[in-house]
Amino acid sequence: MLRIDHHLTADDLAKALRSDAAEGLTSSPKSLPPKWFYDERGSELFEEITRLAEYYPTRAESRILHERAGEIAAASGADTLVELGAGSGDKTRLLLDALDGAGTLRRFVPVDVSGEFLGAAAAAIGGSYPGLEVHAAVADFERHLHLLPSGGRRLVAVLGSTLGNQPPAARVSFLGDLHSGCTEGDTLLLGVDLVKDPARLVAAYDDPGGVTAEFNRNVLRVLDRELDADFAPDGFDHVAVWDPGAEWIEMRLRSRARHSVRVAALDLTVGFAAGEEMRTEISAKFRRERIEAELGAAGFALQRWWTDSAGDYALLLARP
Ligand code: AVJ
Repeated sequence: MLRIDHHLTADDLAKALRSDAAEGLTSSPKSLPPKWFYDERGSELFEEITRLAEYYPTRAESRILHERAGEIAAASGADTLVELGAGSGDKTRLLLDALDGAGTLRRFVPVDVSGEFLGAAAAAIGGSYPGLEVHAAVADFERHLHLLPSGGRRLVAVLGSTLGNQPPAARVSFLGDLHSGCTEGDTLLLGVDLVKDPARLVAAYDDPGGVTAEFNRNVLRVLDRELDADFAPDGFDHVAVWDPGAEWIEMRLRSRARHSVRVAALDLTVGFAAGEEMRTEISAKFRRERIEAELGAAGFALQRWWTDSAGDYALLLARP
């Protein structure tokens, strides 16, 4: 049983990229939203990042999930796993196996902006869990949360520290939208990276092999291809800095020289000063009190909190 709802077309995505680029490249300081990193090459580079010695979050989250999947299944009593930013990987299977083992699993709802990726993921999961109802949704979970399948008892998973890509106000509004779509009996499973020694944080976002630098520059390649721009990615240095006030890592691209870039699809010419920095991502790091307060502001009550043994990363359950 496989069904795919389309709330987002390739054309919607193209329009969103144009408007994000137009806004970000004409702002001061310039910025680009991190969601445009992930074309095929960007997704491969991110996979490579998750295997770097310096990049601990993916491994830490996996370890906690391995240890706690049974408890998560039991605490949620869920018949439906909703995975936002989904989900053919090991983490998905761990959760599905745990819910299956608890005897409650009926339905899997993977949600992603990429229809191609979702179709493959949904089919792969459907093939390994006979009898599982797979109801996928091609959607932008910043805009389409109210359109996701409801009913049953849902475990809504937002893993991979994805929440940290948004600044505080946007996080609370995202969590609030999520809360509006929840009914009693639903459970939120959230993975968040924790505040730690800044040197380790910076190393995780500025590896010596330069994989993260390539990932960062990849957004310029996306603009070159999709918006007929002429960014020279090698004309920009990768920058990763810890902002101790905001408690987030900020990635930037720093123009090596004064130059201008033409973005033909926007009929826009953008000037860069030598040394000018453009923000491409924030990755917020949390303390328990902070995420608990943000969840609370959105209507969720923190129910369970687990970290890996090093205390690097947290997985939590919250109730609407
Ligand atoms: C996929 C958003 C969780 O913020 O750590 C990895 C992306 N950026 N290295 C993160 C990322 C640079 C990652 N998230």
